[in-house]
Amino acid sequence: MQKDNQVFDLIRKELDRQRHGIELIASENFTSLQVMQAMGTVATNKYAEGYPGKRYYGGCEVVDEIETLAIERLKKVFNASWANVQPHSGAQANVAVFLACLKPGDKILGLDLSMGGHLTHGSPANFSGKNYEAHFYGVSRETGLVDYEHLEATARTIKPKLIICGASAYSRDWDYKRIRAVADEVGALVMADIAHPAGLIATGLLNDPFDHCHIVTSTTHKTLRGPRGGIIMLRHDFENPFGIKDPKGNTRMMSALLDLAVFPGMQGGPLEHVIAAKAVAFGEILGEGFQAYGKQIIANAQAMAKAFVSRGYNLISNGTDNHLMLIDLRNKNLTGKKAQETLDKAHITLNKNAVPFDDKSPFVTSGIRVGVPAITTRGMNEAHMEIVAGLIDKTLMNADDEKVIAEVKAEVNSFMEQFPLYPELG
Ligand code: DSN
Repeated sequence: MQKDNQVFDLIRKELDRQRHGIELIASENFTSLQVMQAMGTVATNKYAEGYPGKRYYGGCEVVDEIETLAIERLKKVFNASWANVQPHSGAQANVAVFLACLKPGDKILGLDLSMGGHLTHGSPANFSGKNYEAHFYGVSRETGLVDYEHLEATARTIKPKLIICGASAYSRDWDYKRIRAVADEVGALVMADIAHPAGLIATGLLNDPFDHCHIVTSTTHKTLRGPRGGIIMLRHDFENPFGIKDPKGNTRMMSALLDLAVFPGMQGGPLEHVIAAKAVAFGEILGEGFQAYGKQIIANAQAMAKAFVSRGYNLISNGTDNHLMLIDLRNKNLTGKKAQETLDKAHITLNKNAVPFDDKSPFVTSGIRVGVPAITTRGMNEAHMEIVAGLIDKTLMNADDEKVIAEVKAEVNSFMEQFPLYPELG
């Protein structure tokens, strides 16, 4: 068969882009070579609807072993008693939780998307806001921290069946215990979506949601540094308190309802090649070095935050506990859109992001989100954060000067030569 150079040339071009740029998208990372290799294997050829030992196809004995290994490793990573590794993404994991816990029209309470929340936590544009009655809590205008009093008051008024904690653009840790307390008071379940900080939770560097939240979902490709995908976990199994039963009308434990919600509830065949890569990534997390990686992420994020503050940037909540920071650019007379587009020209990649109480549309925004997991994987330390913040500042302060931007781009490309990416790929 003739090699498809058109596609492989583009993949090569993407590798070059990743190698030469500074990657600051908080939700991105660079997997190990073996995680990528596991994805590009014959496991992609196998149909395996069902679960290990209970499939609808023959020939599943090997993928059963792969999927079981992924599940067992994941349980060890988070000290969980049950896990499902089939969701194709974090959004899919959340869909499954809704299906297993709720009936259409039930009330849910999540962090407002405009305050750092996620689409799947009740946005009207998403299944979660279309099929359920979504209510929101936010962050305090003064501190930028989750407004727990507002969350509690809203929970007591609306009596949701599900409270969702977790965010896409929130730089502080969560008080899971406090959220569980009000949930118990109003009879709600709590779901923690730890897609962003999962790697920092796995290494014990942030609060552990598992003893307080009934169900935990995550992606596998952010701070967990695995392939793109989703997962669902329980530390303690329990019966659905809202009378959701299996399709035969039987009462089942939540673990069984969640399995049924993933398949056949909302997905067909699992992506066994991705599950193989998840198993590899979980093995890496359990191995040596991941704890040090987590610590370096937090050290880098704090160094980066300090470097921005010293240059007069306004950070929401004035800093960070995790891997990211949210910067309000209004005092710099820049929009998030302009900043993102300008930094792109200098090969510095991040995303525009609404800041709490933003007066601009989500397509423009007043802020940017800066994350350090990917550059930490590249080998950067605190000293490099000062350099990166300096390059960003130089670009933004000369946003209309193409000559300066071209100079920064050359600096970025030469700076990144110190941090090789996938040298094995030539
Ligand atoms: N799109 C992801 C992020 O960037 O945070 C969340 O799904």
